[in-house]
Amino acid sequence: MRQAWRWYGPDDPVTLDHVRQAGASEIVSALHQYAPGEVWPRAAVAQRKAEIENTPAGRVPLKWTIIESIPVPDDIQREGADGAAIDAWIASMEAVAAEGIHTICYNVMPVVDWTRTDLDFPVATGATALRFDYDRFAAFDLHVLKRLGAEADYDEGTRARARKVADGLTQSEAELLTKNISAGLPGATTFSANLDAFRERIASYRGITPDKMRGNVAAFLAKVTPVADRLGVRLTLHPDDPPRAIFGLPRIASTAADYKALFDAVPSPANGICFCVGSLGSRPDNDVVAMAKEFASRIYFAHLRATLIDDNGKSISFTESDHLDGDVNMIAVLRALLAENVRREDAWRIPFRPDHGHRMLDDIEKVRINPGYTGIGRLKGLAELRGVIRALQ
Ligand code: CS2
Ligand code: MN
Repeated sequence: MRQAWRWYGPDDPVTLDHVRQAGASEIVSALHQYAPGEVWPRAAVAQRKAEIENTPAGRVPLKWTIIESIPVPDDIQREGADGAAIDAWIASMEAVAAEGIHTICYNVMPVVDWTRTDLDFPVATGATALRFDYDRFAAFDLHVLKRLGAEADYDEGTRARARKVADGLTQSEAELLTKNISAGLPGATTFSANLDAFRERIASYRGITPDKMRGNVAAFLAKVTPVADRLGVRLTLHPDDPPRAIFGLPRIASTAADYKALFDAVPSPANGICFCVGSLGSRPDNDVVAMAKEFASRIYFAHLRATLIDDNGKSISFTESDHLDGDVNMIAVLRALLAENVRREDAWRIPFRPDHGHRMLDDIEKVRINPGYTGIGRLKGLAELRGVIRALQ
């Protein structure tokens, strides 16, 4: 399998030499400087490409092969595929295709993108991990954000535990929780500057049911996939993370049924999935190995990481684990992906990246890291995954 690595650009504390040392040879990147709805100029794409691909003498060459992500603006998710937003999205796709990049990841998680409550949760090794704690999440929703109608989304037990969490939060803990949840994590394509802006954006989705949004996203795909086909581009929809509705917002990429509905609505081969094992696997009723087999032919990009769900899988809370030691059988997932790989021509073999890693060793002391995207934790994950792949092959 093709080994890739997410790189945030020249300011990323993990350098391209670090990527080389980790053993990846393809780069996943995006032009994060452009807001959702803004067109990516081809020259800016070319510049990033040069930063990645102008290889210093004697160094292993790296190739930028995957975009993660071109953001899908609110207008498209809320109202559908008419208007300037869709033209802009297509123009950005054309710019990256013109520079020779043919795999594009995107997501449709309104307002919050991926969400965690804890970015430095201590695990038993002394490293720290990302965690989604449902009680802390509910405490934020009910008692910090005070979202209208939030009470109805939680059962009595959760509300009681959330109350207790909220009562125990110091001012600075509440601020940190707020920042973790609403300010956007690395790579997020959406964020809110403050709680009022956050409330407003949530409110702007009032009345947008999952079915309505599914229709909007299908309309979006119906418009973009013919262009993608023509350009030889494959689109990969990243799953919701966590894979369930939060803040009462519609989420439509959480389960096998969700993906099947979108593939049925828009059968174009350009309509694909970014197979994020960590996201899909944090929901106990997702059979991730079965999904890898069912959707194999539409997997054009994989994110390999693992999670452990609390209470032996009977909770909504989870912590990110070592790559081979989560709830999902990663070996079986890899076996399914490798079986698909041999059916493909070289150029379309599935690329994967070690999605996140623990903050460990020298990264613990570092001031500047991107939560989840530490150099050492991902290097360890990639090494373990590479070992499994080599052995299976
Ligand atoms: C997250 C996100 O699971 C993940 O990969 O780290 O960065 C996610 O990739 C994006 O939000 C979706 O493209
Ligand atoms: Mn992912």
